[in-house]
Amino acid sequence: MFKSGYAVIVGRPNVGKSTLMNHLIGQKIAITSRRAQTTRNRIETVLTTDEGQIIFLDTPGMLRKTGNKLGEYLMDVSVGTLKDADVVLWLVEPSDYIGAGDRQIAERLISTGKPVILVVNKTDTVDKSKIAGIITAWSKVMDFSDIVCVSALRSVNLDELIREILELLPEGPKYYDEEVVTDQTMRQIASEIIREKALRALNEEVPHGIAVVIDSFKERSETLTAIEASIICERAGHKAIVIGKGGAMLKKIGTEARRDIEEMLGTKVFLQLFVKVRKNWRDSENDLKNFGYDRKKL
Ligand SMILES: Nc1nc2c(ncn2[C@@H]2O[C@H](COP(=O)(O)OP(=O)(O)OP(=O)(O)O)[C@@H](O)[C@H]2O)c(=O)[nH]1
Ligand SMILES: [Mg+2]
Repeated sequence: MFKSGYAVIVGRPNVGKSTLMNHLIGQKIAITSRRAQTTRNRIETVLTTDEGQIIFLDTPGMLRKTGNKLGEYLMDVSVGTLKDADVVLWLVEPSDYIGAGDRQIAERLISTGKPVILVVNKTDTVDKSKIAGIITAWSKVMDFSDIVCVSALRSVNLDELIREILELLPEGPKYYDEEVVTDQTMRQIASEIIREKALRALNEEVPHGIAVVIDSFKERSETLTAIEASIICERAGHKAIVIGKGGAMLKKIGTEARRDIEEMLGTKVFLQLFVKVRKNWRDSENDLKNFGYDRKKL
C-alpha cells in the first residue's frame, strides 16, 4: 500500500524547522540561521520512498505577538498552511519548560483535530538523562500521535520520524515525479540564499528588516548565469551597515551567496548586488507584496 500526503512542520521561531526539513530530504532548500524569523514563506519539499511520498511544508515560526504587517503575514502563512496538513510535526526545544508561546500553539493544533507528532529537536545539546523528564512534561500538553526525539542538525533519529509520518499518512497516489524536490524556483532559492548570507553576516536589528528581490536572472550561456539582486533595508543607517566599510560587508555577503548559488545551479554566477532603502516596508501592504510576501497568494 502506497501512502502519501502533507506533513506540515510548525513551532516557535528558531527551533530548527527548516534545518529539519533540509535534513529529512537530504538537500538544502530552506535557508536557516540562528536568528528568529528566518523563514518567511511556506516552502514545499518532497521525499519519495518505496513506501510513500511525504510532502513537507516548512513554515515561519509561530509568534505570540506579531509586531508589524510582516509579522501578521508570517502568522497567516503558518496558520493557513496547517489546513493542508495530513500530519503535523510540532517542533520544540529540548526542555521541560513549556512557555506561553507553546501553549498557544497547542491550542491551535488541538482545534485543527489533526494528528500531531511532537518532535523534540536539538537533543545533541542536552544530557541523555534529561530526555525522559522532557517527554513526561510535554506528553501532558496535548494528545500526541507520537513523540520523537531528534537532532535535525546531526540527522539523528530521522528515519524513525519518517517511519512514524508514513504510518499516519493515508493511502494515496504519487503526487509528484520522483525527481521533484521542491516547489521553489531557482530564482526564489537564489534570493533566499542572499538573504541567508545577509542574516548570518549582520548584527542586531538590521537582519529582520531585510528583504531581497531578484531584479534580473539570465542564463548567459550553459556555464554562466548573470544575476542582479537588491537588498532592501528599512533605514539609511542600515544601508550603510549592509554596505560596510569600503563595501566590505556587501562583498562578503555577495561572495558567500555566489558560492552557494553556483553550487545549486552548476554554473558560474556573475552576481551583482544593490542596496536600497524602503522606509518601514514591513508595515506596507504594497511593499510586502512587491518583495514576495503577498497575502492574496495565501
Ligand atoms: N545544536 C543544534 N542546533 C540546531 C538543530 N537544529 C537546528 N539547529 C540550529 O538552530 C538554529 C535555527 O535553525 P532554523 O532551522 O533556521 O530554525 P527555524 O525553526 O526554521 O527558524 P524560523 O524559520 O526563524 O522559524 C540554527 O542555528 C540551526 O543550526 C539541532 O538539532 N541541534
Ligand atoms: Mg525556518
